[in-house]
Amino acid sequence: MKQLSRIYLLLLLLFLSVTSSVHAAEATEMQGSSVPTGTITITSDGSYNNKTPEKTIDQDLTTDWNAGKYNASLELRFPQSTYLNFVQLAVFAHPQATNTYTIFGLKNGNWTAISSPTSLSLSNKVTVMDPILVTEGVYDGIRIDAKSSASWISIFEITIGTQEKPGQPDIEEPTPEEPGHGNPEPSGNRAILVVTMTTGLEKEFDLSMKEVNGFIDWYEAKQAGSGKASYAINKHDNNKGPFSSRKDYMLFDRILTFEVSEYSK
Ligand SMILES: [Ca+2]
Repeated sequence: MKQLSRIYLLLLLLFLSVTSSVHAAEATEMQGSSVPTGTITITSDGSYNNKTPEKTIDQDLTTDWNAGKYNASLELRFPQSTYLNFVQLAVFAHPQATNTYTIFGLKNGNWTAISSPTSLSLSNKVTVMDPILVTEGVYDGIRIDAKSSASWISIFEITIGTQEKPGQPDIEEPTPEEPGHGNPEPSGNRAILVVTMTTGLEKEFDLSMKEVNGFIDWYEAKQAGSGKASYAINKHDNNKGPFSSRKDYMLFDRILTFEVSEYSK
């Protein structure tokens, strides 16, 4: 048993050192995150010399994949389905050329375009493009279709936007509870609310029925087409540390399903 925990500890330390070195090496001029560890790069368009596809995700802005042709595609297959809302590319062209990039997403084995074609003029210098916004969602992989007017396709780095934005401007605050001010609910009626996110993550909250009903009202209104994009759930028991309150912001379009289990105290 002791040995087993030692192995776990070693694995944990290894994991921590790998993740911290990944972050330290992150291409600093680029936004977003590196693609998940274990991502595979695939192209059927070949590579010029040693400028191979994996150089697009080695977090080194001095190494690139060069297809040796004017039209080329590069696939990234993630080790697990990954949420993303933008893709950022560091690209290059010599001689001067106008290049166009379109991002495709892989979902249930099907590729569909998730960005509009993005064009820019490039001239002999590695250029970090503005993030290319994509249809936000969870994808098994992405594909970049690139074409150039006059130069071989060259991509130095690829990062992805993986942070969900909690839609700050239109957050719906739940009605605060008023303990001791009357008691509209049957006393002690509470429920465990389990919300399953589209990522598969389950979030569990121990709430009063009033709070659960507030959440359900918001969800149903939103489903019917009105209301705010997100809903704040009070985390109550997790009010540890210097916080006067902690809330979990649920995004409507990230909720797959939820379950309410009532109980009496
Ligand atoms: Ca690189």
